[in-house]
Amino acid sequence: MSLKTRLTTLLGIEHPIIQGGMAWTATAELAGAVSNAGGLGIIGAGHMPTDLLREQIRNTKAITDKPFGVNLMLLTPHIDELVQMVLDEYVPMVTTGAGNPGKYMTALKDVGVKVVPIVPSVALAKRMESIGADALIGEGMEAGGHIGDLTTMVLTPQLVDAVDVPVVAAGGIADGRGIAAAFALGAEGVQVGTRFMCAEECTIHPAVKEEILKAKDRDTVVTGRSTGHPVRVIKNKLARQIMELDRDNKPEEIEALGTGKLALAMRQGDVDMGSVMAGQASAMVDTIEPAAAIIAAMVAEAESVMKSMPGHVGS
Ligand code: TUI
Repeated sequence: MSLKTRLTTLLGIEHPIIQGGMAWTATAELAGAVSNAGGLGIIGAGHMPTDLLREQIRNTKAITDKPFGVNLMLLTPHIDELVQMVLDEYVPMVTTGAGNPGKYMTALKDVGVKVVPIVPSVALAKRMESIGADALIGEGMEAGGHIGDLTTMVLTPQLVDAVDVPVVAAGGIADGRGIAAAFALGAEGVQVGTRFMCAEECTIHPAVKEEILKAKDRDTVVTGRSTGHPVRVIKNKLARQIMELDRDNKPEEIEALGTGKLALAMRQGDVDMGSVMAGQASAMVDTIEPAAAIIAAMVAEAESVMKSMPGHVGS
């Protein structure tokens, strides 16, 4: 039994697990630990100043010799500068989120950076493949943070049918059963965010980890639909205020209220008035453990589940 796929070959990794590139959350410590454990660690650039991201890249290289990546959040105002810096430093791969990375594709590919866009729809997936994406991450609305409309269960097989490059399933995957399910849908890898927030190496405030450990099935909500950028968070005082502004259709007030709130939660631990972006899988996370233990447990469970599937052909 092996979980080796075209994705593990493409990225030079042991296990088909990509860590979500979570802003203010996925720092060099987490990315390095995930890569050392045989997954693909990702630094979440978010709105990070260029010099800080450069430092994070260098810190990751000091922690691991293995492949890692950077998630570029395309809504950030200085995205051009961040891309240029990524071209200057050697970064093996990037994932992109919250937009269309078409403008940067040629420059990144020309210097050998593998580009894996996160897509919420089949149309964008096809466009990304046609301009050279090496693989695609289909992110369902179970995920935390900025999301599309479709679920992982329906998005994944449609992407697999629509493109030839490897598809990675994301959104709602926090254990080995999720990996097995994603593989059954034709995915060749998974992206895992929320469970890695509770990795020991994740440097977010302990109060946020506690919120995830406490969360039950219906404790996340989607806020900010009226702004055109819906965001899944763990329900708290801020989320309730934003939901009220959504009902009154006041997107400008939501943008103003939301500014700086992700850092307030993740770095300062304000879990009442901060934006606690996390996925529906929060309810499935119940331990804080090293990233290597998370990966080992997920892989072992996936292999065991896949072996017990009727008609499985072991490899
Ligand atoms: O990017 C994410 N998750 C994020 S980004 C983020 S920071 C933020 N904060 C407030 C508002 C908006 C962003 C927090 N979480 N995940 C990947 C992802 N990308 N999910 C959905 C998309 C996406 C959406 C639309 C990708 C492309 C896209 O294309 C639209 C177009 O231009 O065609």
